[in-house]
Amino acid sequence: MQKKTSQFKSLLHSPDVQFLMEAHNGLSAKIVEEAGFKGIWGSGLAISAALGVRDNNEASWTQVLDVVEFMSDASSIPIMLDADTGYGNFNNVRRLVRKLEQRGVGAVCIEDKLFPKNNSLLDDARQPLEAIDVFAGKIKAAKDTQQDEDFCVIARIEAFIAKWGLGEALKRAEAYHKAGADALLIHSKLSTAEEILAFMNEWQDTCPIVVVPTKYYTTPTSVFQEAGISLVIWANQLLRSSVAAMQKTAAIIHEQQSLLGVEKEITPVKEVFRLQNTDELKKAEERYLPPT
Ligand code: SPV
Ligand code: MG
Repeated sequence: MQKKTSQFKSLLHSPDVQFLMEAHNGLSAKIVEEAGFKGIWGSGLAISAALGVRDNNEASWTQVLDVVEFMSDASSIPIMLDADTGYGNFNNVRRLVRKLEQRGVGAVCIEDKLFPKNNSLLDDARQPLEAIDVFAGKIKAAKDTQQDEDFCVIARIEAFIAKWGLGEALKRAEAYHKAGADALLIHSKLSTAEEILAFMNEWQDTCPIVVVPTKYYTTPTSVFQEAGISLVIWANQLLRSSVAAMQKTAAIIHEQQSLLGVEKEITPVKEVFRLQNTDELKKAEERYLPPT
């Protein structure tokens, strides 16, 4: 099996548009892989929400690292971790990259905002941007630190989110590409792909482009392919579907004071055991424990 870093790099450079699906713990990472996806988006929003905190760096970077380690152990496809701003300056980014490589994470994405960040989809949130040269330094530090040549560093441009416009987005794209980014993530929260397509129209196609169509979800995938986008991230749909399922189950059990109304609707315990790879332990017991 190819290294996760190499798997990710191939995805990024595939001629066809490719996809990452969000996961936020070991179980969801495994579900993403079983669904047939070739890569995982370790979403900061989904990981923090699953931990019961806000997407404002309330979970510490080592707490995120622990979650992503479980995700990595539970899957054999690469994870691209959403590492927000890199949790500090260039030096924090260097340590982060070392730890991600040690834990089998295929790629990291850092965004050009200030720590602690606000989620990009929040209405009316402050979205101050990092100075271009400071952020370019973080990208350079990440690239200089990686030991595995296939480890990818993705620079995320928040110029549209901060309402600084296309000119600023292109200026930042150029600077981050020059600093050594393996790909650029250009984010937008409009309900159409207008900003993204305007960016693609001007971008000289010097490195792969990644997008997150959470808000412009009605855009057909063929539009992304035709625009030359390399990677599309489905950023939070597993977290959101699990929230709806849990709320429904909890309400029914609370209302009916019984399990009768849900048992047939929910995943059998047997399926949970399968996802945990329980059979493997049974076989290992036969091999390593004395016979009973
Ligand atoms: C995430 O999934 O955490 C992201 C994408 O960073 S967004 O929520 O749109 O900022
Ligand atoms: Mg995020």
